Amino acid sequence: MNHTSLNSQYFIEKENLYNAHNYHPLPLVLQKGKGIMVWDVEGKPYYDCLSAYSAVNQGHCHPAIIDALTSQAQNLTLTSRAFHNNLLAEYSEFICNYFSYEKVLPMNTGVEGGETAIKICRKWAYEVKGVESNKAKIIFVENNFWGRTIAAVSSSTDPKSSNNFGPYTPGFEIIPYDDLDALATALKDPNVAGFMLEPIQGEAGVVVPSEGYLSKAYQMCKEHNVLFIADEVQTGIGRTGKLLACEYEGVKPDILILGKALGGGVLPVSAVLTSKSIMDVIHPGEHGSTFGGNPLACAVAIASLKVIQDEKLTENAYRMGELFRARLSAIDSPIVEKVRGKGLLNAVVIKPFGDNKTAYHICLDLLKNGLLAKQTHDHIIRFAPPLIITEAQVNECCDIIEKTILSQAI
Ligand code: IF1
Repeated sequence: MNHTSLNSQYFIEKENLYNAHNYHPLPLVLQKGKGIMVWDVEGKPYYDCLSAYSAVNQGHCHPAIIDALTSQAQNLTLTSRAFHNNLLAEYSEFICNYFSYEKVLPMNTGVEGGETAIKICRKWAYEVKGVESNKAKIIFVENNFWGRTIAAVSSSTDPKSSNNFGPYTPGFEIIPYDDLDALATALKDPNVAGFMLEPIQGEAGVVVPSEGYLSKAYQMCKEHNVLFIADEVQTGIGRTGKLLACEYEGVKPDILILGKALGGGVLPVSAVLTSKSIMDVIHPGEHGSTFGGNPLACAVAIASLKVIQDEKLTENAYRMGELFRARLSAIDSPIVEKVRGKGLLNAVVIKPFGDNKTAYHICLDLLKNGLLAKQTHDHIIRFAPPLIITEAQVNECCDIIEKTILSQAI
């Protein structure tokens, strides 16, 4: 069947028929992506200001990443870890040097990275810190999001993520984000093994903590022999204008979780990085996955990280982010409550307007005007274009955003 002649409705109806209804996508069907642009099945172009939730930092179908994918795919794609392969050693050295860590445990999705970090932290608590067996506690923060597994939703404060998926994983404590007093109280428990958080909360609506929060929280963890675990799945790899968002406060996490853009927008690749002394609590047969560290993912991840470095995308994200926020902040509209973010991870907080209009309605109008963005919760629109975006493209995107917001019937 010649799919190019079929329209969006055809694909949407068939997807609804056969696919789980676990999403409510915007009403468009994409068939092509290149750089910061994507095209729907009717051939209409859109600026992609979501980047698959920061998994496409390098832009859609980046030639160097596609080359790495296609050339490795002709040689060897998957061996399992029952055998060595000639890419894993090179990749492990490359990523450890790239982020200045001694050890890496390669996984696939971001949530597997979170699960891996929690397992390492708990085992470290029992075998190094000396916490009583099965008593280890990990502190999370309200409005976190690190995936959809039972452990991830067990640490969630969002009923939509956790309702009716119990019983929940024990040993998790949840405190308010950006609240050092709450952390100090939680750290009094000698069974606390780790503190896991996003340096900027993505799904919560690009919530940037107060200046000094991360560095003070890290210091408090050090004082209590608690591991500081940074979930940089969304904020990492240049997204916030630094290679890692923790760098804004000079924090080097004890355990670092990466995902999304590590796979260059072509494969699920995640990684947990830490010191030798912490990683060595994991022994053969205690953790892993069929695809973790596969040669195809190694080749793609090396290429993905090289693109960030070679094309100076972190620096570009910093500069273009400044311009993006300046333009968004200059929109003279009573429905814009706040603009916030760092680098090219930004959000506009929208005041309720019209007859129960929400951020979703603005996203529908943005779509009509040729720009893709996604609301988070009812009143926040996240804007996260690929880090390759140029100044001219930032202005083109902001022209569309400004026109769309100003056209809202208030
Ligand atoms: C969906 C949200 C974003 C993440 C952080 C770990 C993971 C994610 C900080 C897990 C994943 C994705 C999941 C995806 C949509 C998207 C998302 F809206 F769900 F919350 F980005 F904010 N840590 N976030 O943001 O990584 O296992 O998905 O590879 O589930 O709809 P994953």
